[in-house]
Amino acid sequence: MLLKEHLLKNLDKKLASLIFEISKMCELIRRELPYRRGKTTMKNMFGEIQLVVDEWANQFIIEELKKTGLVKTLVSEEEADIVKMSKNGIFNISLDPLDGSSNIESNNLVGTIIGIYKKDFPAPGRNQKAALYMLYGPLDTLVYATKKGVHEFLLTNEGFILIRENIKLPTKGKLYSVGGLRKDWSSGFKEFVEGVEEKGYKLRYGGSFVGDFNQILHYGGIFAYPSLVNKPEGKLRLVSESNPISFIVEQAGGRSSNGKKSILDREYKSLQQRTPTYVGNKDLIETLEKTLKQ
Ligand code: P6P
Repeated sequence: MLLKEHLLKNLDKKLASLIFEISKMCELIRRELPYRRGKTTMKNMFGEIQLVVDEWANQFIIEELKKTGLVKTLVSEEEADIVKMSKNGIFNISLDPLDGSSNIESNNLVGTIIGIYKKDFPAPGRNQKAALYMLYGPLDTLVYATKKGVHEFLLTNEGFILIRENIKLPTKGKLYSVGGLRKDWSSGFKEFVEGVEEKGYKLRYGGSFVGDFNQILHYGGIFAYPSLVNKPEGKLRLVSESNPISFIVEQAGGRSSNGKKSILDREYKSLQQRTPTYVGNKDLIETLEKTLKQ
């Protein structure tokens, strides 16, 4: 089944149209990656040097979304303020244009992460109507989730074709994927990691949230970019990274947590808001929360 057919069968027309328009950007972004590998002199609001490709992808996606007329406002990891889009737009979008872009130099996984809301920002992640990511790897894939389920599509010469429908995390996970320096982990988190290693989980960490999470969605386990002793809120951005992925993992029967509760229920203080991010199998998240509480 082609993506457009799947969207129209399962979603209202406008949401289906928006996600289909987003999917059309995949091939165009993929084609540009080889030519935009350098650094700019600019810094984003997180103080990180913007790569040429971050800036380009951000502008490209914003312009393409404006053409749909469906988007009212947009919050991007690469924009300091909310971007006004189309006055008659009905959706509000969170965007990480190229998550893990520093991976491009080493030819590792990168991807685009999008959250789709009807409610105006600031809105907790629980209000998302849909969330999706496009992964630029050996294959180009798109995963989208609504409250009706999580589905994966593969980009072929005929367009995106459905390869997995109503995805659920495997009951028994296999992988753990953890960021941050071990010396900066809390004692509770260290204890949790030792526990999963004891249970035989394998370490897989590739340096892009979307790429690492995609492995957890396939093989089960946990991804964590934890609270650090020197950065209690961790590194990942609540709005542009953690909320969309948390929506997807919860629709796939897993859980998200900031160490205490679902990330989707985190109050939203600012665009720059970071959050400790734990996503994966329910049993692992529950064990983690208990361990951190001790
Ligand atoms: P580190 C990419 O910059 C990112 O925001 C996430 O995609 C990824 O999980 C994390 O940072 C990687 O951080 O500290 O391992 O380089």
